[in-house]
Amino acid sequence: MLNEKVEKALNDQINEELFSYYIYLSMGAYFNAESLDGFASWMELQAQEEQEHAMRIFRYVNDRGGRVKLQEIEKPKMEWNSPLDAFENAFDHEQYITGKIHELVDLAEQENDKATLQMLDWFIEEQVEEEATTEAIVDKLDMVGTSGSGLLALDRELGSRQVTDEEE
Ligand code: OFO
Repeated sequence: MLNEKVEKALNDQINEELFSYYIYLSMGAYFNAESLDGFASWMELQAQEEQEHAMRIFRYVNDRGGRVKLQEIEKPKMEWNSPLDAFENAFDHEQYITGKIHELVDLAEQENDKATLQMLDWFIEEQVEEEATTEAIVDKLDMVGTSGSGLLALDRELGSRQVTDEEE
């Protein structure tokens, strides 16, 4: 059985992951409007990953006899100044989410909740990957600068992202 504090924090994290789904979907719509279809498709896959993150916690709360309480999802931003601006936002967001996961770990430690700690291990690792991936794209966009051909090459590269096991 989950204790109340941990249950509340996990419900809050479900909301954070669903907001992540929303913000990446919104970035996908932005890229689509900019005719950058590869960037748009990358963001749609990222959004799907976030939905799966929310569902991992959702299922875990249920498995532990807790109660999932869905909350209002904040309206995401709709416009960015450039692809670089959007990916800087994504990288900042992932660092924020990493902080949230680490806060959850601290709470689970305080409450001596070993099962939650073990469940969160997956998220700790996942956040390392999420930060590395978004940061690498920020770096590439920095290199591309104002080059249209560079941006189109990156659009092709990002468009080749495949659905991974985790996203299926
Ligand atoms: Fe759920 O990892 Fe990104 O936000």
